Amino acid sequence: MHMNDAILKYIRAADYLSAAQIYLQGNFLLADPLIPEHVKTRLLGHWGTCPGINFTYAHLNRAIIAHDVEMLFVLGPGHGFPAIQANLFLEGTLSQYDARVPRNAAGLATMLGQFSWPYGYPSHSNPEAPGVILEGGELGYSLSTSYGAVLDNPKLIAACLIGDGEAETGPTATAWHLNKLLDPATNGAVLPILHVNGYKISGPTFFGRMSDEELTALFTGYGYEPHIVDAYTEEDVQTRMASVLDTAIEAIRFTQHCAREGTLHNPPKWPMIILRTPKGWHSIHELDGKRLEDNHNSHQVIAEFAKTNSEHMAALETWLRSYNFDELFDGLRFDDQIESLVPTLERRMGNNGHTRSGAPYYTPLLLPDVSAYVATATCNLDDPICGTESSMEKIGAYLRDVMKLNADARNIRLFSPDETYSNKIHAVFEYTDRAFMWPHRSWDKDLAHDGRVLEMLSEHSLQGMLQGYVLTGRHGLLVSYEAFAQIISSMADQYAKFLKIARTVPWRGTVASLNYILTSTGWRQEHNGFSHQNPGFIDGVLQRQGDFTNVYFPADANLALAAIARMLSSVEAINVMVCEKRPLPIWRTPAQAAADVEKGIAVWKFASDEDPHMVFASAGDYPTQEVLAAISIVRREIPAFRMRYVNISALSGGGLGTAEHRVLHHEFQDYFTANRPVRINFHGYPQTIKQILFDYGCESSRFTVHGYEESGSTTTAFDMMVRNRVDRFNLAMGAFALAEDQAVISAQEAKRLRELYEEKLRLHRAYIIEHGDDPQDITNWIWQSR
Ligand SMILES: Cc1ncc(C[n+]2csc(CCOP(=O)(O)OP(=O)(O)O)c2C)c(N)n1
Ligand SMILES: [Mg+2]
Repeated sequence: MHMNDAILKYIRAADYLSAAQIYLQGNFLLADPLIPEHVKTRLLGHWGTCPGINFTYAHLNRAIIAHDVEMLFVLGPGHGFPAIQANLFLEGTLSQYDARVPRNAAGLATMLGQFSWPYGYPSHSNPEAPGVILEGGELGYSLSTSYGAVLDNPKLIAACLIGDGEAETGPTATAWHLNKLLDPATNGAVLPILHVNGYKISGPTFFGRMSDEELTALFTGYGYEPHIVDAYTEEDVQTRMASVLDTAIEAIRFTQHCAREGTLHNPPKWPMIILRTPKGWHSIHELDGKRLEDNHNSHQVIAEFAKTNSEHMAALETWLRSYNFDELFDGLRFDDQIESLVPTLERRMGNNGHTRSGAPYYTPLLLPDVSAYVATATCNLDDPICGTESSMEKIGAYLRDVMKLNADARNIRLFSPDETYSNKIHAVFEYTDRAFMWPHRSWDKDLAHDGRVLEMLSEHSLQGMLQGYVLTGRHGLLVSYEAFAQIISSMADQYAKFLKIARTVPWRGTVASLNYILTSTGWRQEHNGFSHQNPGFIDGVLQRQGDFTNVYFPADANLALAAIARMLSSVEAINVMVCEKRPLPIWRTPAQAAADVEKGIAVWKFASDEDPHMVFASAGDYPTQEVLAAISIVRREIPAFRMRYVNISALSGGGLGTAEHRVLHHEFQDYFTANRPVRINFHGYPQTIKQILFDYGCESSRFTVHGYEESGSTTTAFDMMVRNRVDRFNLAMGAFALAEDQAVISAQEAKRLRELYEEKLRLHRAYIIEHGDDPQDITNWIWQSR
């Protein structure tokens, strides 16, 4: 059959190119007999998964041409990169993007020789490869990334190849449910292809040993229409795969058509493919008495001693020659039948514009002026502050209007693990709803097929979708309980790696920043207890040296508004905002807030004296409130003791302040003086900010850091702070000691004050044990300047 001939030739060529990348450093077209000098010294790569990837890619190309589909390809097992690279070369995209690799014999030699080579190409999928939006080094994220990419892209299909080992991961297991968030009327489709090659690194996969009936029942239960393509049992697997893909694309289009016409009355049943192929298909069946093909032994390099062992060398040569690559490529062109499977320029998966982002896929958000939302209760700060505001409620209102303003562009979404209400940003539901495609009940709230809020109790799925959405040119925000963001710390790290490299790739267009809000913070998880108290997510983010990570600590609602506006207009960064959802005093006017957040650090004059004896600083809302309360205590107790207060509203990878305006070494003393003692009250673990101070050359004798010391429980809000010594009384006692050191007060007076405040702590403890809550004078504390 003509179609089969072309596909078979295409796969042969792709398989050869995949294998040759792993082994060859010369004799790339096998013009000469293979000798050890032709074989790389270090054989680094993964062969086993490649033939199944090539089979899939070839068939997708055929389907793209037959149905004129706008398709992108997400590969789960990123170690199958030789196959990606082979296909990019075959379809011409590699040459289009990488001047080192023209589509001829010389380019081929570069591509093969430079694979897994120092300063050449990496062994895994990577941002330098066109069409790639997922590294796939850490497995599990292909399906959620694919779902994110097709949101609000109604014409797009993301073909997602998921490893059967990858499919054992938690993130993949949960991502199957994302079909329940995808409205076919307004979004594109994901075509999941579960690559059941039966094995992972060193053993069988569960999916590989499940029967067709079990697999069909499983995926039917998830709401898919599974199609099995079995290379072991099909008489003609090429025809079978082609017809399954035709059916799948027609089914996707029919579902979308019905949804767009308004005639889809049941949850959509999207197709998915279960592809059974032998791992290491068409290679060395057995060597050294070990089964390689169709076994886990083919996962990485087979015939791994080819350079030194003649039997391995002979097996390798026989295998590589079995593809007869010279029949398929004349050094300038591929065989006509292979060329017939290369889609047009704009339809090639490696050249899919969504995967590059930039114009026209990325457009900046239209942002409302924050002044319409700012807390109005700002007053003369020498007076008691009038009123309190919830930062999260303000942000909710702001996000509602951001979504409204960008309604036509459909390019911003909110991702939440079931916490939009709990985190108090539910003002967004005045404009939009939660996406939900499965049955609705009359008593459900805020559900719609086409909601812009994606709620699912899977931080992994949300993070994956957010990445897919942002990398394809759109904007998003993941709002989470602070403690449970840790669940996706590693995903955030992997994304940071991708972003770090992607930022240097010239043909990658602008992408929005990846934005997180961490709320329901540990300081106010006194009711939920120890398990809900964990400020560690920011640590990994702040480890990223360079200029693309920011962590904002807005101390009031006006600062929070300034920070969210900055985050949503920034590009190619990772931004985290940490802020509480309960009402707190307003400290800054809107203009002050905007200036503070731009720089990320500021001396607050209303709480500062000239020529200070000491400096207090804080980062975070509750820590700031406690420092300011401590300052007012100390001012009252020791009027002659002069203090400065520095508010840190942003940290960035490797520094104080925002990434763009990081505090430079010579500026450090503008805030912290040259030699005065400094006490910093920090929102997170003390070590997190200590490592930043270390880089400024801070001596530990001058700086003391208070922060979350892992002392938590179910208790009162103020006791949470007392237990970790970030409360006003402990901070004030620190200042008393410094006043004594600098002879502002006598030792005797210092002792009296210390005992007085230790007694206050004792009384507080007795009070909460008796009454179960903090006393009103603490809960309703208001600032008084003197
Ligand atoms: C989260 C994660 N855990 C472990 C690994 C180590 N690892 C690399 S490949 C692999 C097996 C993958 O099997 P599968 O998904 O079936 O890929 P394929 O068979 O297509 O090579 C494992 C466990 C990893 N990369 N990521
Ligand atoms: Mg596998």
